[in-house]
Amino acid sequence: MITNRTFTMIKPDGVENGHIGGILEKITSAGFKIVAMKYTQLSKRDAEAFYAVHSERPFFGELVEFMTRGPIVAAILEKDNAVEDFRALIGATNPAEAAEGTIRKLYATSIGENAVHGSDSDENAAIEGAFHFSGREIF
Ligand code: IDP
Repeated sequence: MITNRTFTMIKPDGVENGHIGGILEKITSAGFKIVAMKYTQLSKRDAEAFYAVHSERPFFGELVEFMTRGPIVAAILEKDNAVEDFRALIGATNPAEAAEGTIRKLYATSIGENAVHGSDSDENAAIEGAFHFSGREIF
């Protein structure tokens, strides 16, 4: 399945550090159209479900704690080749390894607190978007 949408979150560290505006500017300047967006906070149950694939990893507890500690911005983005292009825009998971000019290079502070999420496949983009938005919240 190929789609032209991806799902993103500005994570609690990105919000706390005052980077909502800077990150949205990078996203829209790169040609992504915001088709859904909300300011919200994940419950523990939400975060555990969203990151269920990592439930056996040693950092899972830390990840859930981090992702629930404050508000996030969740959004669905549209662009040709959205998933791959957005992963390139955000950069590597670890900001120390992220390319110059990427969102994580600019705004992330550590491998855990890395400012943004980007779906890693078209299938996950659809699942993650549906996790946060109903059909009538997508424009
Ligand atoms: P991704 O977000 O670049 O796709 P994943 O490997 O899917 O990276 O990991 C999901 C999230 O889990 C990361 O974005 C980061 O917040 C957190 N994470 C990944 N590896 C570590 C780690 O070694 N320590 C702490 N948190 C981690």
